[in-house]
Amino acid sequence: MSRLIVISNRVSVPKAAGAAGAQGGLAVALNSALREHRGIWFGWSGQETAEFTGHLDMQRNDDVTTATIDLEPQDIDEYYNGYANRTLWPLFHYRIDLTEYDRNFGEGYERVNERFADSVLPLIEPEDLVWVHDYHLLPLGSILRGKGVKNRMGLFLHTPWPPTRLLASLPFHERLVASMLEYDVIGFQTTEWLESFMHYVQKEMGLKVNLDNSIDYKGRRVVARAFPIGIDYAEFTQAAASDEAGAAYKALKSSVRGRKILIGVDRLDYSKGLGERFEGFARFLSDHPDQAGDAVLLQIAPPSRGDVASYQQIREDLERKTGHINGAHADVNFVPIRYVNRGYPRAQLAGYYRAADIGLVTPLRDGMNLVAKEYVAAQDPEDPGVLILSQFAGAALQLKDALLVNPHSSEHLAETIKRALDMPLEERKRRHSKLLASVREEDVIHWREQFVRALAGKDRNRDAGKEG
Ligand code: ADQ
Repeated sequence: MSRLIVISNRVSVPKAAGAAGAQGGLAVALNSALREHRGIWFGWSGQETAEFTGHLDMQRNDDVTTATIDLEPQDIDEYYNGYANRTLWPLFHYRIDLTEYDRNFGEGYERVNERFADSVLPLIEPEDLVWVHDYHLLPLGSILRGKGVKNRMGLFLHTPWPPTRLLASLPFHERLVASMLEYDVIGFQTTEWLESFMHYVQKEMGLKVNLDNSIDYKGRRVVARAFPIGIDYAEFTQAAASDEAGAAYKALKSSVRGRKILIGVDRLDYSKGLGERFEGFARFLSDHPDQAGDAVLLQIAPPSRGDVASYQQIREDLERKTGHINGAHADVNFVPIRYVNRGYPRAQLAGYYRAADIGLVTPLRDGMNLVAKEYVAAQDPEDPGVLILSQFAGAALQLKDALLVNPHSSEHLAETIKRALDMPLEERKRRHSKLLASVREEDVIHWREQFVRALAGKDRNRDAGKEG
């Protein structure tokens, strides 16, 4: 079995045995793949250094080796806060109004990708498989090729891929996409993003796409496919059955005193549609005064990317909106929106999901969205809650038995909340069992096995472009 080198912006160091439940599903899946393949996970430590030295901090823990580098403050500003989070993230989430084009960001992005390549290069042995993650590192494969790396290399993009006409607003867009064609495998979350990518290479670069979704480019063959990511189903259901989850479930249930619970769990990000969600809920409260006192929205939203102005802005907007809605609809013994800016251990989160009658997952645009899948996995199959899911989340292509909504329409959101609250048990069970089958079968282990298989070149032409 070939060794695996995983490269991502940040590295999630494995927790000591027994504490694996404290990690996110992606970290768990990658760590288990790395253990099987005796692999190395390389990336930024999250730490600053006054001057970049390329020093590798190598740690071995539970059969997984991690190798990290520190970056200079200018790197963090231009590459991470700049090009990654002020240029590519908003552009890839269709927010051209928030996208900033700054030559320094582009230069910082290329410089840091170059630094990643120089630092990881000595770790790569001839038979290794190299798996690069996400929008922070799109050109890394091409830089490594330039330094003589002949290994099989793959890229998985966790975000959407934007429509061609949006991407064309990015200076040097063609150079960026051409650099991606140096990978052997390019993976997207869904066929929607895959098709946008194929449209770009055909229309903007004049390339021909073969029937099996491969592209011939400069004498090489690149395979592009959808690999929908899933959750670590086994780990998550175990967390949901724990005493900690049970205690969280009881505490939340008793605090609402018989009212229905709607739950939202998202990083505080403008792509997650939180403001629109609050407005949809407020609309439900106004349209159904008879039911208004019977439903509570618990929104858990830990702050993220706080150094970026658009994130400070969305935080302020939500605080204002929450205050406004609660002011208009609260009573002496009841507040309709509980807005919480912090993270919770996974078992506790699972208990909250299970206690909630409705899971509100309404991003304006999302590569996949794992919260939707976690909500489904945490439900009691005999009395499950209802998933309300944005039609613009990648997950909507798999979770077709959710109530799909247009998150931009507060009327549609309000009507859908009403429909979910009134849904009979039989319909809830029928929808949930179909959702659960998809979440269980297409889990994160399945996802990474499919990707690693394609990366190893074992099924180069199989299932091309198929949804999951
Ligand atoms: P994210 O944008 O971060 O991921 P998502 O897929 O929903 O979005 O994953 C968030 C994860 O963080 C979930 O596992 C969730 O449980 C956890 N989380 C969120 N809030 C939390 C809280 N308050 N406490 C504890 N945990 C919390 C990006 C892409 C997605 C894609 C994933 C994986 O934007 O589209 O699904 O990568 O590829």
